[in-house]
Formats: sequence, structure tokens, C-alpha cells
Amino acid sequence: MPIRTVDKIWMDGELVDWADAKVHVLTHGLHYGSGVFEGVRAYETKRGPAVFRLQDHIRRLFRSAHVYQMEIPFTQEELCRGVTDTVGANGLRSCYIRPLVYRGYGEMGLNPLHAPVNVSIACWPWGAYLGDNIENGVRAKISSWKRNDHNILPPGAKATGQYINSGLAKVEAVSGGYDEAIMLNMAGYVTDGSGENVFIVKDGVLFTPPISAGCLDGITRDSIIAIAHDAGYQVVERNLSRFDLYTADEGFFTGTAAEVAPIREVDDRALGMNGRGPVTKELQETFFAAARGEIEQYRSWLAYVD
Ligand code: PPE
Repeated sequence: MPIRTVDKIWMDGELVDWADAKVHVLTHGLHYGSGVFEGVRAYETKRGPAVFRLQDHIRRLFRSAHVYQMEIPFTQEELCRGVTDTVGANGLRSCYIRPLVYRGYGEMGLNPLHAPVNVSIACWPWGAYLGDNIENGVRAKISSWKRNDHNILPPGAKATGQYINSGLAKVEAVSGGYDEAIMLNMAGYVTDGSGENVFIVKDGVLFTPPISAGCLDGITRDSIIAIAHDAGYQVVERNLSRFDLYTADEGFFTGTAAEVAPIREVDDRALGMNGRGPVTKELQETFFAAARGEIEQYRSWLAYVD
């Protein structure tokens, strides 16, 4: 998707002009995928833009960095401030935000530990991520590519390099005429979409794979589980098979970029009524209302930019 440019990008503690936010071609992360990142969103609220679950995203960024033994030269508070400063400096009412921690310039070779650790925070307006993802839903295809396993590349860490795996699955799905891929683990159970967690609804109960299946510990996933519990739904975390997906009444993806996107079909089999189901609609509406600061109960999820 083409990027819509804005004014400023935060690089190692300074706001620089968009066009000057550059790195050297011998940046370690460019060669070896030695970086970790986050995807965050800010939503428009009555009190100006607010970043959704900012502290949770920054905490996960630090956990990802810990796995790859990257020492981030800023505190979590400093990076939270960096995010709100960047959104504020660009005057955006809502946007997608990309904090990135990467091994920089100065060392080559597979041992990354001597390469510097750099940090950047960019934001830009990013609308619908999965086509008509709010109402009609998307067509998903189980990928022939398996998701990286715990002992290959830890799926709970959001490392830049592992997304080349998601990219293979995404291209396969899109080339086949589908909107999104669903990736299985080595045991054949459902993990994630190329960049989303997966939920299904059966007989009024929500099901989603456990993190141990090889999913990212999604923050939208966590928000939807909380919203569903508060709305009186039972949420079961258990391994899901292709059969479970094909015979679900409803399905949806969750993710910062994708938000809450109904799944209309899996492998050409319609789910339930072949469109957005009522449970998906209810959870989706509550999620957006929460993100816009319209629900008191979830206001602690917001970090206001001003
Ligand atoms: N699984 C994967 C593999 C994943 O990449 C994401 C986020 C999620 C689940 C959902 O996590 P969360 O955002 O915390 O609810 N994917 C990010 C990258 C998307 C991109 O295209 O880049 C995102 O949504 O920001």
C-alpha cells in the first residue's frame, strides 16, 4: 500500500523531516531482518487524537527486543512520549504508528550484538487494511506456508525478519484472488492471518487459538476478549482446525492495522450467513466506540496526544 507522507519522523529522540529519515545501505537490519517493531493506531476522540493501548504496545516492543537481546537506549516512558509527540507534531487526528527498533550501521555478519540499536517512530494515515473489511468481510485462504514455529523464530516476538514468512503467505493468498491468508502451525492448527489474530463464533461462543499455538499476543485480540467477556460472551482459547473454520457461524480477524475485520469465507466455504455476523458486528462496534473514547469503562486504554 502506498504510504501517505506527513511532516516528521522521530529518529533516536529527534523529530526529523520525513524526507531526511534515512539509513545507510549497510544497516544491519536491512540485511538480516534484525529489528523489532510495533503497529499502533491513534483514533480521533472528542478530546483530540488518542493512542490506543500505547503502553501495552511499548511493553510488547521491549519484550520483543529482549528476545533478540537488543538493548533499547530509551525507557518505555520515553518511547510512549515519542509516539504522542510524533502524532502531535504531524497534526493528525487519526493515524497508524510504526515504532521500530533496529540494528543499525557499523557491523556486518550474523552476530548482531555489536551493531548499534536505533529507534524510529513514524506515523501516517492508514485506512482500510483488508479491502472492504468492516461490513462485508474478507475472503481468506489457508496458506501452504506454515507460520514460523517457536523453535524457528519465536512467533510471540514481533521481529521484522519473520515477516518475510507472512509476506509469502500474503502474496500466495492475494495472487489466488483472496484477501488474506490464514497460517497453520507445524501441527496443522490455526495460528494467525499474515498480520492478524483469528476468531470464530460457534453457537454464540467465541473461539480463538491459544498463544501457545504460535500466535502473536495481539493487543486487539486482548481488547476483543475483554469486550466479549464484558458483553457476557464466553471466550474459549483452544486449538482450531480447518474444520472449525469451515463450519463456524462467524469469523473475524483482529489486528491494529486490520482492526476488526469479518471473515466471509475460508477456502471458498462461506461462514454462516456469508457476511458480517451479529456477534462480529456487536464486538466491532464496541471496539470502535472504545477506541474513540466513547465508553467510560475502556477509557484507560487511551493515551491522549495533547
Ligand atoms: N498476528 C500477527 C502475525 C500480526 O502481525 C499482528 C499485527 C497481529 C497478529 C495482531 O496484533 P495487534 O496489532 O497487537 O492486535 N500486525 C501488524 C502489522 C501489519 C502490517 O501490515 O505491517 C499491525 O496490525 O500493525
